[in-house]
Amino acid sequence: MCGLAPLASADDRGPQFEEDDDAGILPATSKKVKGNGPVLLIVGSLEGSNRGQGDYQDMYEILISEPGELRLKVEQVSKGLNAQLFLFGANGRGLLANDDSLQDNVPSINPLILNVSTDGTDVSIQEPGSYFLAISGTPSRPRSPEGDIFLFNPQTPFEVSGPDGQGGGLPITDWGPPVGGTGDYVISLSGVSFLPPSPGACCLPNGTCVEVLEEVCLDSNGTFAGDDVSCDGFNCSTGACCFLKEYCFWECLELSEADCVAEYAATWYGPGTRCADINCPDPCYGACCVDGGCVLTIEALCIAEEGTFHPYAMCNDIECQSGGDDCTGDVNGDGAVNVVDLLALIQNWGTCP
Ligand SMILES: [Ca+2]
Ligand SMILES: [Ca+2]
Ligand SMILES: [Ca+2]
Repeated sequence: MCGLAPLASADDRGPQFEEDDDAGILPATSKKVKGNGPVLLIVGSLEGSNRGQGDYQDMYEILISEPGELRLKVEQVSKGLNAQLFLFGANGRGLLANDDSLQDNVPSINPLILNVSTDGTDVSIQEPGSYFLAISGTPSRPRSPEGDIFLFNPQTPFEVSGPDGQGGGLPITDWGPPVGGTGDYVISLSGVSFLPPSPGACCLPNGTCVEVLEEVCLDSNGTFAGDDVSCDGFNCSTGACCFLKEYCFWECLELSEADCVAEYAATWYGPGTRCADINCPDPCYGACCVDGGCVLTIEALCIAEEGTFHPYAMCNDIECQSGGDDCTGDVNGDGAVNVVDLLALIQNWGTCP
């Protein structure tokens, strides 16, 4: 998080959840706040259009463990973000929302939600369980097919609203307008715990699938497919495969190990691994001395042809030796005998293992 001053005291930070990759905007794509024990902070950001498809609302699934203690408060935002908080039930229906608040009788643009509405809608959170918490910058607010879920009365700017908008009877399906303010945020929470982790499909190194907790899977050197993913229909026989498709161009496909190794310069990352989690090698090219000539290529191809590779060098920059290695004293094989060869010799001085 850049742009935010540290909180008043490190002791106040407690167990915190970080957004990492972007949280979605609806219950189905929300980020599950999983872990152990109470969750005291959620740290994330609304990055606007920086992530390609737009990041103007973040939704989290949380476990309200002590409804009577519920307190959801935006503690910090980066300059220019006028945040709003929205709480939804497990069914996606709106419960509580706040834009601006009174904190110690001082007006603040940062929202604060306790477990009751203050606009006469008589909503109160009584049941422990799974809920959805969303944050957006003004003016973007949640909608259902029938319209806005919450109605904010301009006469009561600090209201904690119940779902009194035209669309308040239906679950959230959309945000209107789709775009709002952006920036980093820190939300503090009371009465909220992490959702407990649940088992999911785990591909073991031998290619079998077992449904276990993520930490059990990782302890077994497995690849975890995600909480609640079933082994039924999950394919552990394929995995991410990086191979050289054409000159300086790597491709990742999910293939069986046999299909992978049949490709050129391929690396197979193991059962159940996914291309989304893999970075294929840097398509670095350089001069390759092979059979006394020079070609511009990548290291894997050069080595495959038993050539000598010079990363990032152009053929004009180097001189390849005809017949390969008949240059006595050229320790590093760059086609010249010079101080670099001497340094290599000194560095390796002594008894060979
Ligand atoms: Ca985000
Ligand atoms: Ca606000
Ligand atoms: Ca209202």
